[in-house]
Amino acid sequence: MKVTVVRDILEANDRLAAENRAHFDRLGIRVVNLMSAPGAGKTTLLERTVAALGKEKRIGVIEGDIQTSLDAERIERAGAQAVQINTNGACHLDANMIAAAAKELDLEALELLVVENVGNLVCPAEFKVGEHAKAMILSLAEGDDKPAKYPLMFHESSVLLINKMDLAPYVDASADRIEETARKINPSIEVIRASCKTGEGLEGWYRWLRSL
Ligand SMILES: Nc1nc2c(ncn2[C@@H]2O[C@H](COP(=O)(O)OP(=O)(O)O)[C@@H](O)[C@H]2O)c(=O)[nH]1
Ligand SMILES: [Mg+2]
Repeated sequence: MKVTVVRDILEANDRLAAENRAHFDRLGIRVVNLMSAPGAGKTTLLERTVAALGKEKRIGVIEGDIQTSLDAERIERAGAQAVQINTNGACHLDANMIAAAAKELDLEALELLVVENVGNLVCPAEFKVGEHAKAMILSLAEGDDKPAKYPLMFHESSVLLINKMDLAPYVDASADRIEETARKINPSIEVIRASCKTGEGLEGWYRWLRSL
C-alpha cells in the first residue's frame, strides 16, 4: 500500500516534470537541476557563472531553500533574474514548485535556467523538475566516501563538479578517490575539479553549459 502511494507520487511528479520541460523546450530554454549538500558551493558557482557567461547567455535561476531569500538576492546582485522558493521544511524541489516559480520569471528573456535545489545529498535526486540535465557538486571537504554512501545523485547526474580544490592541502579527502567511485556508479559522468574561490577549473563547467 505504502509502496503504491510513493510510486503514484513519483509518477505524478514525472508527468508534471515532462510538461515543464515541454514548456521550456517551446521557449528554447535549456534547464539544469543543480544539486549538492548544503554549503558545497552551488550559489557561489552560479554567481561565477553569471559573471562569466552572462554576456553570451541570458541566465535565470530558481532558488530552492527551506527558508530565506538570501540566495535569490545573491543571484540578483550578480546580475541575473532569480526567484526564490521556500519549501518550509521539504528537503527537495518538485515539478509543481518549478511550474509555479517559473511563472514569476520573464521566461521569454532566458536561454539558460538553473534550478538550485535544496541542499541535500539524497532527496533532490529522486524528483525531476523539468530539467534537461542534472548536475551536482561535491566539495572536497565533505569527504571522499560520499559517492559510495550516497550513490543515487552521482548515478543521476551528467556532471560532477568537485569543488573547493583550493582546500586540498588542508583536508584528507582524495579527489582521485571521489572520481574513481563516481565513475564506478556512473561511467558516463563528466568530472570537473574546480575551485569557485579561485576560479581554477571552472572553464570545464562553462564548456559543459555551452554544450548543453
Ligand atoms: N574555500 C572555498 N570555499 C568555497 C568555495 N566555493 C564556495 N565556498 C564557500 O562555501 C560556503 C558555501 O557556499 P554556497 O555557494 O553558499 O553553497 P551552497 O549552499 O551549495 O549554495 C560559502 O562560504 C562560500 O564562500 C571554494 O571553491 N573554496
Ligand atoms: Mg545556495
